[in-house]
Amino acid sequence: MNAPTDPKALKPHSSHWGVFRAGWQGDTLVVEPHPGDPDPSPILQNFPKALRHRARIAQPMVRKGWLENGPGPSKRRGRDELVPVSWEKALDLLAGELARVRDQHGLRSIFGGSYGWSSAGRFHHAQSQVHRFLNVALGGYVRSVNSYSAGASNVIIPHILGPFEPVTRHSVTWEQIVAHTEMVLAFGGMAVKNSAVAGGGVSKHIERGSMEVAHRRGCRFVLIAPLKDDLPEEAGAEWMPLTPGTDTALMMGMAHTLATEGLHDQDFLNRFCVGWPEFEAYLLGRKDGVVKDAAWASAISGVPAAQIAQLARDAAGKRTLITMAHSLQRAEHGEQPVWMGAVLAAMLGQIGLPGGGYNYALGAIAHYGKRKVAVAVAGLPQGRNTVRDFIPVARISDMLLNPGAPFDYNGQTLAYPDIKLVYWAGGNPFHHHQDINRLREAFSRVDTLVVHETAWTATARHADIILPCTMTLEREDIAASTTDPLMVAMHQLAEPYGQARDDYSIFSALAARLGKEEEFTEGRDARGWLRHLYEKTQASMAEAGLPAPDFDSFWQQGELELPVEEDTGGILGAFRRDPDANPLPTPSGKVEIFSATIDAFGYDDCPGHPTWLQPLDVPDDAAPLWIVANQPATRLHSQLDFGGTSADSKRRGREVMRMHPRDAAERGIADGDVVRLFNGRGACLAAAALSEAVMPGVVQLATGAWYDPADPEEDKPLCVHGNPNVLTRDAGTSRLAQGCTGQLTTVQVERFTGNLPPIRAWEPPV
Ligand SMILES: Nc1nc2c(c(=O)[nH]1)N[C@H]1C(S)=C(S)[C@@H](COP(=O)(O)OP(=O)(O)OC[C@H]3O[C@@H](n4cnc5c(=O)[nH]c(N)nc54)[C@H](O)[C@@H]3O)O[C@H]1N2
Ligand SMILES: Nc1nc2c(c(=O)[nH]1)N[C@H]1C(S)=C(S)[C@@H](COP(=O)(O)OP(=O)(O)OC[C@H]3O[C@@H](n4cnc5c(=O)[nH]c(N)nc54)[C@H](O)[C@@H]3O)O[C@H]1N2
Ligand SMILES: [Mo]
Repeated sequence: MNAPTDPKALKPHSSHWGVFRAGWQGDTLVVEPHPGDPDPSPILQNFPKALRHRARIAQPMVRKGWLENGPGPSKRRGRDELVPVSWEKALDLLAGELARVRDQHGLRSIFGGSYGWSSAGRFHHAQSQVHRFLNVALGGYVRSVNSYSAGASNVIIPHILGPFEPVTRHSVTWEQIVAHTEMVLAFGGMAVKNSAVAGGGVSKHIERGSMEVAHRRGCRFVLIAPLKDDLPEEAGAEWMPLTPGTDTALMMGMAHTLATEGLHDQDFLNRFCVGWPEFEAYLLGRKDGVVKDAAWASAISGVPAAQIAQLARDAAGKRTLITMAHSLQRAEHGEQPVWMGAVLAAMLGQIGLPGGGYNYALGAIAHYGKRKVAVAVAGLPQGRNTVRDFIPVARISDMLLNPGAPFDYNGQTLAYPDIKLVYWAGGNPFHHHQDINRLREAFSRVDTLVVHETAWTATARHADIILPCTMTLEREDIAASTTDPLMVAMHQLAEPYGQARDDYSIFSALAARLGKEEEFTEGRDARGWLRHLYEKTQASMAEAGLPAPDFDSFWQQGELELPVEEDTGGILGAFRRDPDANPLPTPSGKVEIFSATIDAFGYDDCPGHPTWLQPLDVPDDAAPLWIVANQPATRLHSQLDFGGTSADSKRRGREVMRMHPRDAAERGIADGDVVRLFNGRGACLAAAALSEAVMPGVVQLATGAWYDPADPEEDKPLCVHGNPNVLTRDAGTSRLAQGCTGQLTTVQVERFTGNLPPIRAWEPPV
C-alpha cells in the first residue's frame, strides 16, 4: 500500500499494546512495530485512522440544561444538546463549580476515582493527573480501590498467599515454563490477544513463542475454558470445555481424586500450608454430607467424570503449573476459583518450584511471568488525599444511587458517601461498568459530571462539562513499566486535534484559577516534568553503577534498556527453599487453605475455605444462554473503537457475537445475520458469526463497542452497536471483595427482523 518509509524519519512512541515507530508519508501516518518485537499486536494499526477521525472531540462543550439551569440532578444527561464554549469559559465555569462543591458539600462529595487505562506515557497518564490535581488543588477526593481486572483476586490473594503483585507477576516466569514445566492446566486459557497488552507498554510479546517452545519440548497444555481460542494454536492444547462459572467445582472434583487415591503431596500440605484438615473434611463430605468427587463435579461443570479424574491423575507427580485467567474471578463468587486454584496446586506440591505450582493471571496481561525491572521508573507524584472514604471500584452505581447506605468490604462495614460531583479523566465507565441502564440512572443523581476525553465516548456524551484532550500521539511522554525493560522516549507525532489540550495543561489552568498553580506545576512545563521524572531513573541507574545517559541523550536515542532482577521464583520460590527464613506474608506465614481471618468475617458468600457456592445468575427459560463478555482482540477495551483494526473487525458496522452452529440453528440464525441479545436488564444488536470454537450453550460478545442507544430518550434503549454491558449484572463478587462480575451473565438471542437502526456511535453530537 505504502512506499517503503525511511526508518530515520520514524519517531519512537509507545502504547499499552506495544512499542512502535511512526512517521508521516504524505497525509498518512505509518506505524511500524518495534523491530525487536517478535509478535507485535495488530492493535497498533488502530492509530493511523483514529488520529483525525470525526469521533475526536474538537472543542470544550457544556450540556445545555447545566448551562441554563446550573448544577443539579438531571435525567437530561446523555439526552440534552451540548453547547460549544471557549476554553476560558469552560475553565471558569468548572473552577467555580469545583470551589462551590468543596465549600458547600466538602471534599467527601467529590468522586475522583476515575478508573481507566488512559494511555501508556507515565507523565500524561490521565488518572495520575486527575488524582494529583484533586489532591493538590482541592485537598482530596473519594477514591476507588482495586480494579475491574482483578477485583476479587486483589483482595483474596493477600489473605492466602501474600501481596498481589509479587505473588502474581514474578513467581513463575515464561523462561521457567520454557525450561521446566511438564504440564499446564490453563483455566480460562492464556489468549495471546490478551497478553498483547500491558499497562505502560510492552516491547517484546513473548507469550506465543514461549508456549510454542515449551510445547515442542513436550510440555502438555490443557485448556479449560468455554472458548477454544483461549490458547494459541502453538500451545498444541487439548480443549476441555466447561460450563462457565463452574471451575471451582471441577477443581474440587480433581482434588477429591487426588485425596482419595493418595496422589496428593501430604508433606507439602503439612509443611507449607495451614488448614488442610478443615478443607479435607469439606471435600470428603464430612461437613455438609456432600462428597465433592468427580461425579459431583461433572454434574455441575458438564465435563465427564472420567476426564476430571484422569486429569487429576495426569497432573500428579510432575512439574505441573496451574494458571488462571482474570476472567474466572470477574464473576459471582469470583474469590472461590482463585482460592481453589491455590489449594489444588498445594495438593500437587509444586508451588515455588521452577515452572510449577500456581500462577494466577499468567498470560492475562503481559506483566505476568516477567522479571522485575531493577530500578525505579518514572511516575507522577500524587500528593496527599485528606479524604478517607473509598469504594471498591465496581460499586460506582451503588454509591451514587444509595448515599449513606452501608456496605461490607474485606471485614469492614463502610458507608457510601453522598457524591455531588464526579470527575473522570482517562477512563470510560460506559465501557467498563455493568448494567449501563442502571449506570445512566446513577449518573442522573449527581450535580455535575466532568469528563476529559479524546473522543466522543458515551461517557463524554453523558457529561455536563466535556474537555477535549490530546491523544498520546499528540504529545511527548515517557513509557515505562515495572515488568518491561525498555523505557521509551515517546516523541510527538502530530499536532493536537482541534482545540484539544493535554490533561496537564487543563489541570494547570484550573489549579491557577483555584490559587494552586505553583503547587500543582512545581514551576515545570511538560518537558520539565519529563526531564525530572527521567532523572529519578537516571539516579537509580547510577547508584547501581550502570551507564545512565542524561535526558537529552536518552531523548535522542529514543529508548533505554533498564536492568532486570534475577529470576529466582519470587517470594514463592524463596518460601519453598526455606519456609522458616522466608515465610509468606500471610497471618500463618504459610499458604492458607483455611483462613481464620476470612472465617471470622462470617460472610455466607465467602466462607473460611474454598467452597462451591451455587450462583444466582444461571440460565433459565427467559435467558437460556451464557454470554461471555470478554476482552476484545482488536482494541484495548473501548479505546480507538473507531480505529482501523477495530472498525475492520465489525460486520455490517456492528460488533460480532460468536455462537455455536447448533444454538444458531435452533433459532434460525445464519452467519452474518444481525441478532438481538436481550435479558431483563437490556438489549443490544450484534452481527452473528457461527463458530465451533464456542461451546454449545454459550455465546461470546467482546466488550468495547461504544454504547449507542437507538433512542436516548428511553430509559432502557436498545444499543444498536453491540455493547454487552447493557446486559451484564451490576453486583459484587461477594461481601469480601465486592469485585466486578461483568464477565458472565445469561441472555436470549434472536434474529433481528426489524428495520436496521443507524449506527451513530462515532458521529459527533449535533
Ligand atoms: N462486561 C465486562 N465489562 C468489563 C470487563 C469484562 O471482562 N466484561 N473487563 C473490565 C476490565 S478488566 C477493565 S480494565 C475495564 C476497562 O475500562 P476502561 O479502562 O475504562 O476502558 P478504556 O476503554 O481503556 O478507557 C480509557 C479511556 O481513556 C481515554 N483516554 C486515552 N488517553 C487519554 C488521555 O490522555 N486523556 C484522557 N482524558 N483520556 C484518555 C480513552 O479514549 C478511553 O475512553 O473494563 C471492564 N469492563
Ligand atoms: N486485546 C486486548 N487484550 C487485553 C485487553 C483488551 O481490552 N484487549 N484488556 C486487558 C485487561 S485490562 C485485562 S484485566 C485482561 C483480562 O484478562 P481476562 O479477564 O483473563 O480476559 P478475557 O478475555 O475477558 O477472558 C479470558 C477467557 O476466559 C474465558 N472464561 C470466561 N468465563 C470463564 C469461566 O467461568 N471459566 C473458565 N475456565 N474460563 C472462562 C473466556 O472464554 C475468555 O475468553 O486482558 C488484558 N488484555
Ligand atoms: Mo482489566
